[in-house]
Formats: sequence, structure tokens, C-alpha cells
Amino acid sequence: MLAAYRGGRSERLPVWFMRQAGRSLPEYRAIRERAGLLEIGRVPELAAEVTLQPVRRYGVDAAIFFSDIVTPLQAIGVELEIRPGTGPVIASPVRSARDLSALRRFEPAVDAPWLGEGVRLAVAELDVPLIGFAGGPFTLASYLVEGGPSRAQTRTKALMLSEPLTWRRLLERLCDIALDSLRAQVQAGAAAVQVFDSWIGSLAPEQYERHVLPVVRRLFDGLSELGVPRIYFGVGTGHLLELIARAGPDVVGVDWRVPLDAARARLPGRVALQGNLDPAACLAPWPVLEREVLSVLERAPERGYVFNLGHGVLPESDPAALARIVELVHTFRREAAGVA
Ligand code: 1CP
Repeated sequence: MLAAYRGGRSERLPVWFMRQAGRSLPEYRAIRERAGLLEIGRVPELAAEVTLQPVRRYGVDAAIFFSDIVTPLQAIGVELEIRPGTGPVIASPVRSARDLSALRRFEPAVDAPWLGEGVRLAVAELDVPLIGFAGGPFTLASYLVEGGPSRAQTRTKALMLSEPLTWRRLLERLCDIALDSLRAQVQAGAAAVQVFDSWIGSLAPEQYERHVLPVVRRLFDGLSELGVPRIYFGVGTGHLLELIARAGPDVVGVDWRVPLDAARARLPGRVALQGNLDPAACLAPWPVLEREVLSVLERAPERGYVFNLGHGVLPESDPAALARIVELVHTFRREAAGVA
């Protein structure tokens, strides 16, 4: 998998699933009956266990450390809860320059010693690479400004357009939080990092270029000294692909709206690809799902490619279907399929 992230190719295609841990797994739900989501993150043994669950069950080629994108915010004192069926809800939204004081520097060793410990425990038990992750600056800003999940991030964009200096300071702080969190995860053994900037697709190209890209570029520049592959992912980014590549990641995660061959043609050769099965396909009967997986594989690049979904696993997905996808990807032979 790491070779694929570096642009190489292997006989067997690597595969993992975004949000592979969590609600789709009965063994996760059993733990959740005893502990809240943020609590699991703070107990290294539980975080490591939940991280390992999908690797055991699916035989995927990577683990992703179990946590949430808002975990570092809570660790620096931002009052929030993860509401079942909704997601992260922030007690005091950030909407002015004054509110920025709630966002101090994140010092993982002091604020979240369980983070490095959980990563170390998981890595010690894994025989596949562990991916560390953090929320992207725009996506974290959207939760802070809206006060919770939102469909169109309208308040966030209004702040971005009307108070560009406050916006920039907010994003710079979130960039530092992501950098410090990812550095701690790599120091504890993470072999790659993924930045989930899930909601950037709601921005126009000019908005992204002007108000977000410079900060994300600083994030990826800062990550380069860690020496691990750096993945950048967002949903609905077909209109932003070229700009996203300019942020400097090694790997771009694309959703199902852009066929992989079209994404390949638009992105620079140095960038590897990850994706892009529609998560909804996992809810279809196997013959349909199989056809959808094969159609992704047939459009996949020769080298520099890791199979994944185009967004996270849906909670109602059948674990058996995900296991069959892994088997199909692992046994797929591009030559046999007539793909050059
Ligand atoms: O209590 C629960 O079990 C609630 C469900 C849940 C889980 C399992 C939430 C609430 N977060 C998580 C863990 C989580 N979150 C992981 C680890 C699981 C894995 O990947 O195997 C990861 C990578 C995340 C990342 C995350 N959280 C993202 C980026 C990925 C994406 O889906 O776009 C985002 C946007 C969040 C916010 C969030 N946390 C939880 C929910 C339901 C949401 C989304 C809310 C919304 O739609 O805005």
C-alpha cells in the first residue's frame, strides 16, 4: 500500500475503507454500549481494539486510527459532544475574532497523551500500516462556525467572505492543530496520514483558491518533513481537482462523481489516487455490487492507486459485503480484464 501511495504498482491491489471502523461493525457497537465515542478515544486499549476490528474482519491492507476529526478540539477545551444520529455539536460556536481565543495551540503530549499511546498500541499489534488522520481546516471550521453538521456551510462561507482576516486566523489555527496532531500520530508509528477536508466541495474554485488553498498548502508543506505519504480527501471535489493537487498532497482521494480515468487525466503524474466506489453500492445485492467494484477497477490507474470507497462506509452496510469487496480487489488481475 505504501508503495502504491508513492506511485508504484504491486501484483495485488491494496484496499482499505474510509470509516471502516465504527457503526457498521457489531463488535464496535458492543463496545459503544459501554463507552461513548470520545471516551473510546481517550482509553488507548479501546481505541487500539476498535482500530484493529476491521483489519481482522475484512483483511484490509491498512488500519485507520480510531478517533474523530473533532477530538483535538475537545482536547484543547472546546466544549462539544457527539450526538447520536447527528454528529459533533459545539456548545459555543466560533463566529467572531473574539471567539478565536477558544482555539489555543494543541500540545498532544500534554493535552492528549492517550493519542500517541493508542497509536503505539495499535501499531504494535498490526501487520499492516496504520493511517493517522486529522480534519482539514475548512471542514473543522465548518463545525465550529455552524455549531454542528450542516448541509451547505452557509454561515461558514458568510464569515469567510465577510471577515477574511478572522477567517484566515481561524484556518491557520486549525492548520496548526492538524499538523501537531498528525506529527504526534506519525511519531507514535503511523505510516501515512490522511487529511479529511470532507466539505470543501461546497466551495467555488475561486473561493477555495483564495480562502482555503494557501492554508492547506502550508499544512502539506509542514507534513512533508514527516516523510510519510500524505493523502488529501474531500467530497464532491470534481470542480476543484486541479486546485487540490496544488495544495501538494502525495495522494488525492476522489469520490464516485469523477471516474478514476478522468481524475487521472486531470491530476499531475506525481499524485497517486485513492477511491472511488459509491458507498451506496455496498447496500446493493452482490451481483450489482460486484459489477460496480469491477467498473471502478477497470478505470483505475496502472500504478499509484489504492482502492477505497468514494466516502465513508455507511452504518447500514453489511460487513460480509465489505469482506467480499476486499477479496475481489485482491484477486483482480488487470491484464485478465484487458486493461493496459
Ligand atoms: O458514536 C458513534 O459511534 C457515532 C458515529 C461516529 C464514528 C464511528 C462519529 C460521529 N465519528 C466516528 C469515528 C470517526 N470519525 C472515524 C474513525 C472510523 C474509521 O474511519 O474507521 C473517522 C475517520 C471520522 C472522521 C470524521 N468525523 C469525518 C471525516 C470523514 C467523513 O465521513 O467525511 C467527519 C466529517 C466527522 C464528523 C462526524 N463525526 C461523527 C459523525 C456522524 C460525523 C459527520 C457529521 C456530518 O454529517 O456533518
